[in-house]
Amino acid sequence: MRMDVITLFPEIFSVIRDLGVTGRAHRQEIWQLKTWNPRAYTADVHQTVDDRPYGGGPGMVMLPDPLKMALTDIRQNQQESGALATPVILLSPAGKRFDQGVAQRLADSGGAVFVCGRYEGIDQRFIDHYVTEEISLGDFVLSGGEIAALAMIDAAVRLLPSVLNTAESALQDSFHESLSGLLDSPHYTRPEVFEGASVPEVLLSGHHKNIALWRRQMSLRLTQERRPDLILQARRQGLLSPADEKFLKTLSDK
Ligand code: 9WO
Repeated sequence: MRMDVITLFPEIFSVIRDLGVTGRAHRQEIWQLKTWNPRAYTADVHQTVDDRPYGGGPGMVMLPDPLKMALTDIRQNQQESGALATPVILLSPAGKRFDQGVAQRLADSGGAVFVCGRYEGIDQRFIDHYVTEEISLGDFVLSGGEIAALAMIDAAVRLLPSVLNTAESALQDSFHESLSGLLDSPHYTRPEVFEGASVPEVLLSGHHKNIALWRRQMSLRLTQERRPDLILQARRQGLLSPADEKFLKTLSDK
């Protein structure tokens, strides 16, 4: 998978390129990262990438031309390396909400071009002419699109085959929608007693069937308490067994 990022702050992306599971996968050439700085596509001595907004108002707006030239270079580079032209994603609170399904779609694709805005935003004509998808991480405002792009790339890369150590850990993750769409059960490790609190007995029993049942029930309980919307969704998708339904009924009867 190839990720191209248009950003005024390429250093930010060293975090996912160099560290942790995404860093290891990058060293194994499971995925590739290329950053493109709009400043490199300016002609004036100040390397200007922004200007004042028409109509007035606070702040500055990113010029469309340096962004367009960066994208043109990306397309040329993709052609030269025999890669397909990937979708152009803008990170913005006005976008479609990011979720595990979007991460999976990204992981299943050849990658994407991420456009990271700064200042007050990007000239709308660049967005209208070149951006194919706008994606949001949620209803909050950042000082740039970079941190949202980091999150999206991290979520997609860890889904690539052979990135995680165990095939299982991906399947058992907190938000693996296609498995059950439920929240993860709690985890415990040593010591057996921490600040007077013991590890739940069943986890020390070695009885794997009971452990699996306990985890499923913890998962159902936590999801019912914190995200009842996910219970309804799992039910609609036929992901809840009769035993699950029976357990959920014991919760609502209390
Ligand atoms: C900001 C904005 C606010 C309300 C409605 C639409 C909006 N679009 C943008 C925008 O594109 N801003 C640029 C990127 C420039 C300023 C910093 N940017 C940004 C992206 N701030 N916050 C995000 C973001 C991206 C994804 N998920 C959450 C927030």
